[in-house]
Amino acid sequence: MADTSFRDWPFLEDRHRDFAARLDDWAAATLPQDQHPHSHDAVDAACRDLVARLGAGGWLACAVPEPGQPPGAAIDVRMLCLARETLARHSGLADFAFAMQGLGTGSISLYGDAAMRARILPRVRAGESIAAFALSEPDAGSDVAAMTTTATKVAEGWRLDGVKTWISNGGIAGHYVVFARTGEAPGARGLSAFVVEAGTPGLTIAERIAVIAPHPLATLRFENCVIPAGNLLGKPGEGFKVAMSTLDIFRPTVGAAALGFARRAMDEAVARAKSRAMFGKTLADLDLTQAKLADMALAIDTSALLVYRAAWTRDVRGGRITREAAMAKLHATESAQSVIDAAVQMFGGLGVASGQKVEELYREVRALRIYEGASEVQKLIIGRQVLA
Ligand code: COS
Repeated sequence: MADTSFRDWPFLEDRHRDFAARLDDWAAATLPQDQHPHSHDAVDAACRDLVARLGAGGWLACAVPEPGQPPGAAIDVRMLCLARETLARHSGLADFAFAMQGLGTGSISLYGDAAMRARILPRVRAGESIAAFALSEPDAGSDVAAMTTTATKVAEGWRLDGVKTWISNGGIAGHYVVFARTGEAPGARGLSAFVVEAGTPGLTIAERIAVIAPHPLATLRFENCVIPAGNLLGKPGEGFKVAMSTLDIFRPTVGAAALGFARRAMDEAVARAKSRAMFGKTLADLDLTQAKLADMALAIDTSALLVYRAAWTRDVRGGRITREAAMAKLHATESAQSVIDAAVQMFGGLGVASGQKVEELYREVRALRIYEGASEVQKLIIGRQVLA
């Protein structure tokens, strides 16, 4: 059983502790075990099923506020982090399904008008519709301000043209939050955010992308894709702010997911160390193993402190948490990779055998150091904040 002593830390309140314990029980009882879909169709079906289960269980409510609540007010980042950490410990795909319902509606919760919130949020919250966030482009990933997808004002609303790639839930989402250049100013100040519903003429799935830890992922093409004027989120030219303030909320949760993977790897490593006979004792009796487990435990606790510090700061103090979010994501994802690598090592040859949990974790954690701002971007953000 994973260490849950962090739940007593002062960053959390009793409702968070109760939530984490209940979700843990639900995940153990409800999530499909040993689910390893590979084909695009099987991955899509597994993801739809997980979103429906999470919705029916009421768990998406903490990621997707009710439309009537004031913009942004209802996103409890500590709850989001606990949800991701808990789900990731059980299933990488369940964590993914949960997280994307939040990331794909975060900008709508924060900047959508009442009509847009009422149209999109309830179905995503219930797990009846899938959400996606379309920011990256073939030549604009870390450098968001370099994006070339355009949105042009036309009589019916806005016309979108361009390509978005690495879009999670691409192909199965009911709507996409899309960022495009509207040209009010050069660079970051000339972008805007829009909601594009699936099935809008001019939006096509150009390509499905297969990755080492299978998730629904695609390249989207917008060609003369016309959307109503009311699908703009915030004001024209505010798109960069919409994207960054959404990522401020979700970046600590990426750290939380990494933490969940690391905790699971720790559990697997401890069980292995205690049971594996070696040199007339167990692996756990060797000093080298104990030193490695100490490094892993330290990495896990420092990650948890940074993740829940960022979440607490946002929930309790409010305002921007750019620095705290970047530190939490950077440290938790980088150190989870080391923790999982150490766990794989303790399993020896078995550690890289298909079907082993640590092998799966090794593949699952890798993308977290890249998506929602690569580690290098987080360092850039922290460095700038220190200098400011
Ligand atoms: N919240 C609100 N506003 C923000 C903000 C935030 N977190 N971060 C920046 N802004 C504002 C700035 O205040 C600035 O406004 P003014 O022009 O009014 O001063 C504006 O946005 C531009 O900011 P900045 O100058 O920092 O822009 P850069 O283009 O230099 O940004 C980084 C650089 C690398 C920090 C940014 O592009 C980034 O985070 N990239 C990674 C993107 C990412 O996560 N991609 C993965 C896709 S999602 S899977």
